[in-house]
Amino acid sequence: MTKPFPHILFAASCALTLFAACTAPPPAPFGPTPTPQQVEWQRMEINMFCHFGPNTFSGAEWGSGREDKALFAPSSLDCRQWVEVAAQAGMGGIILTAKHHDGFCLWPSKQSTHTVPQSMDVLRALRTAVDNHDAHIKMGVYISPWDRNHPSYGTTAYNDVFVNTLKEVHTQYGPLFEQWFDGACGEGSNGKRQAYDWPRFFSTMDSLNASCILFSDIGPGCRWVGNEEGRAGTTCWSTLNTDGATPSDNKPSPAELEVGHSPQLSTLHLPLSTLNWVPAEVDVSIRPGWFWHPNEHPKTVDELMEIYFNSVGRNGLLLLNVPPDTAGRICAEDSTVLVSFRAERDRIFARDLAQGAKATGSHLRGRKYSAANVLDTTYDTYWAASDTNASITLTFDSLCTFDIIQLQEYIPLGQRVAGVDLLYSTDGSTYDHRIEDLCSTIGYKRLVRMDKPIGCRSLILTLHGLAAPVINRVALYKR
Ligand code: FUL
Repeated sequence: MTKPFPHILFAASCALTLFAACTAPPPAPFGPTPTPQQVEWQRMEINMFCHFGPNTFSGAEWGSGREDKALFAPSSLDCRQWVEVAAQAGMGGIILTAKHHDGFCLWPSKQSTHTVPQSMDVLRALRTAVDNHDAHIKMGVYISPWDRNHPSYGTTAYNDVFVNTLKEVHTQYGPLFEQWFDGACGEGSNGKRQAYDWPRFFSTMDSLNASCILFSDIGPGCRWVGNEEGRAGTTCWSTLNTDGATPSDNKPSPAELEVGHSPQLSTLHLPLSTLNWVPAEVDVSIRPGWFWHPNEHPKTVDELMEIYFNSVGRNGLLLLNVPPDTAGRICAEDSTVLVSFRAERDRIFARDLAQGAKATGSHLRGRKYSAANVLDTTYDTYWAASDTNASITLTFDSLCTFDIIQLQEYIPLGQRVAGVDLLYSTDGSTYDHRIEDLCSTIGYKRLVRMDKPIGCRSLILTLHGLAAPVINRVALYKR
């Protein structure tokens, strides 16, 4: 048999290697993964919550349900202005309290007598306003399960009323991107007890609008973050064990909701299949109360920035409540601070100092997954490591000075990273500085603020994964 020439063998092996590098399959997903709607939801990053209703006029936070309907009388309702403020503040959606605990419906519902008149349909006004605005702001609703007005509350008949309410709102005012099921109930020990039919509520939603994100304390679309102060845990998993829990019973504690449940099987002593993808939604009000009250004032830009870093910067979605006033408008004091909040984010994140750096990874799964992908802004390109412990090196042409590191995992393949260390070199040759535990989890987005600016010629991010890390963004900023 004639032997092929060595150079033919060499060329063939190079071609094979190149072929493998170009065609390597994507990494397998790890643990629970988000639906495409959950990914789209998380990428909205900041949404506006609007608490509006009789409480706006009475000064209450929890109305009794016995208020005179005529109390709700906005003098110049302007939902277009709400949408404009949301757009200017860089928000992607607005969630309105269609029905708060007082049971008052902001649309002329057939399921209740405690509603606005036909002529004052706030849901219709908001629907029209979002549809007519070119910023494509999405609309969502909060419909409180706890109802202090409805005569059937506390009986099984109320479950029918609630299902019909969902049907009415989602068929007449959709498409709605998020449905809020608030977990609060202040009935007290002698109060009415409602056995909510959660499976029926959720299956109704699935048939009405399967892509709607369902919020409750435990999801299934997204979860309460466990506090109303505007912070996710410094460790924040989007995965949660909801086995045997309902939004009303046997649910994880607020402290657990802040952190989520790690998909690290050895700590859970559970099969991975008991976990679900239920990312954290961080709801917090711009004012002390959820409803507008004349003697209260909004938070400062600095306070809002702190909330931003502690929510969006910790793998959460920020749902910032901006309550309309008695005119039915967002007051100037609030819109001014929101515009400054947007300007401050734009200022800080205007220039990614990692652009122009050279990125190399400890592994090359294939050319399609090269480390350079962490520097581009295309969401679906990423660097995929092939080992659970992996590192990315960034090398700069000149001294790079930053004080914020942004990291993002490609969450369609799951949340994988459980720890990150940072090494950097000021002279470009020796890695003489080390920050251990730069952060624990990453998830959709992690923003780590440094105590003081770091000047370096190169840096190494060491990632400790539960599965081989998949990173789609590394960026550096200077405040
Ligand atoms: C809580 C409610 O009791 C508050 O009134 C507010 O709606 C907040 C967002 O959720 O559970």
